[in-house]
Amino acid sequence: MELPWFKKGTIYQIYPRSFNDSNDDGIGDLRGIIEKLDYLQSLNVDILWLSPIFSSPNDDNGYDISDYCAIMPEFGTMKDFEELLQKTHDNGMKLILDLVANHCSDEHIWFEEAKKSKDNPYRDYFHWEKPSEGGGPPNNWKSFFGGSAWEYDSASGEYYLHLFTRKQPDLNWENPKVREEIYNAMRFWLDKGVDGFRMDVIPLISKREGYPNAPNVGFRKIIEDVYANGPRLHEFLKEMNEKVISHYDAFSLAEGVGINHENASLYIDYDRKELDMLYHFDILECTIVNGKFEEASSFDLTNMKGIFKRWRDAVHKKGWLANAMGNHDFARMVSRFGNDTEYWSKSAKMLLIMQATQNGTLNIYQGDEIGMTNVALDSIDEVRDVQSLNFYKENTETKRYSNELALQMINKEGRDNARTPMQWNDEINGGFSKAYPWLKVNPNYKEINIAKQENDSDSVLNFYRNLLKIRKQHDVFVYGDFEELEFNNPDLYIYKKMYGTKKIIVLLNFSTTTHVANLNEEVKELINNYDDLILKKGFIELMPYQGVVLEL
Ligand code: TEU
Ligand code: CA
Repeated sequence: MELPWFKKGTIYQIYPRSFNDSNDDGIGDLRGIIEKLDYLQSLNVDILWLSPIFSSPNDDNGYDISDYCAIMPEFGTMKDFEELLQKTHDNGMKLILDLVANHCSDEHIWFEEAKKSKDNPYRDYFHWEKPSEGGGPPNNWKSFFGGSAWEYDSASGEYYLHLFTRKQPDLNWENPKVREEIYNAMRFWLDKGVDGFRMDVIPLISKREGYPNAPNVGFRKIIEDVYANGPRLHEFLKEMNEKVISHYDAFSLAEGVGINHENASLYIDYDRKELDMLYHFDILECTIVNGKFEEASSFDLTNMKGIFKRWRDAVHKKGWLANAMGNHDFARMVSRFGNDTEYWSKSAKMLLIMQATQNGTLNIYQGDEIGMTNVALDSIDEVRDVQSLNFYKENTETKRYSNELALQMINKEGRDNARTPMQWNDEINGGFSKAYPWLKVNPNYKEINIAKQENDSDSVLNFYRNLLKIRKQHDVFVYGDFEELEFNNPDLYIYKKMYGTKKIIVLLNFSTTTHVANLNEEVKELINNYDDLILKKGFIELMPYQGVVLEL
């Protein structure tokens, strides 16, 4: 079977608002991305994914779209976009856009019409329900961002559904007109030449009939069993593939909220012709027990190994995963899974070794290539993310948490951690903008920035470049079968991979102490985040956060 081009590729996610500001208004923009295309190409990434760039009132930074076929004026014009697309292709890269099809903005003309009256032709584009018998919302569903998922509309006496903020009303996919609208928007961009879509919360588009109450279980379980994986979901995905995607040389990447390793193949099994790949939340949420800001546990390597293994086994040869360790919705990967103090550089590199040697399309989030870390926001006034702001309001007003504790929780897990502007150099605002940016720059930009790492052959940045290049030359990194060693060791992650006649062993030390591991074979060094490789008779010594890939 011929392997599609996107499998071996590396996706680089750009969060346009925070990438590069070309006109010094404090907000990243499309021309800012164009200015950095050479940089992007130099990373050896293949596919750029842009978080939403469409018209939006920005209640949720573009994930609330008011016009699917127009560019957000703050980001630029359609001409800028066309130039960006053309130049991305000229540089040998692909470009995918973020399709937010589960909901739109309450400022979209569809919703503005729908609100006008119960018999408006757009009414049925959304989910409207009468109050429950005793008054109040029709059921107990909670929004992802706090509070009820239903908002009362006093003009009509009905509630509308919003699984995210009240400014993000859910679209009614039961209505064939809604589906056609979305398909048309997709065609609009595909006809311009975009290479595919990352599909925001796509598992949520089909709602359960009668909107049954959610049982009294953790939020994750509610997402899986009540919000996601609805009765007509796979019918819709098939239709979308058949009517749109299959007519283009384009691919689809599902955001896997609510997908688990048991139902994943329903989405990505080749024979089902639905989606090309997905990234799941189990790794991204592996330090989160129930929901964000709730009983966060600390990082546990054995748990993470188990997740990788379960998913590998579940989708093996029947579908394809993208693997993401961070994105704009989570705290920074080096702060969560590595060590952002003494072993910052070593652990940032080691995490990439792990990520790049898992099967699947590698998915890198902007800033991780220089090891950007979490930020400490000093007061709630500095917080921009709507999820964090809602959390703060809800929990400090009820006095469940003190202001200090709530801010501490936001600093640990909040989404702004990953959204601080890119740190290009040590000039004002990290070279992102001459104006004070929409979200403050991480004060560590003088230490951690691209210009500094460009000139350092031992930098995280140059390590990424090199590893991404080597990965392209060795199919075993991407497609190999696994044999795991020392599975129960809480500090070491060791696995062999085999593909055809090629064999590698990956050894990663997730701790601040030196460890030894058995190693009897003849080896050749491929990747090492230390200068030295300490091989002794029958074993290898692994320094703190050392990661190596050896050819066997
Ligand atoms: O995220 C979906 C999603 O499930 C997130 O809400 C996630 O659970 C949360 O951020 C983790 O705490 C997507 C987008 O990536 C996110 O930025 C949007 O806010 C959301 O959809 C709504 O469009
Ligand atoms: Ca700008």
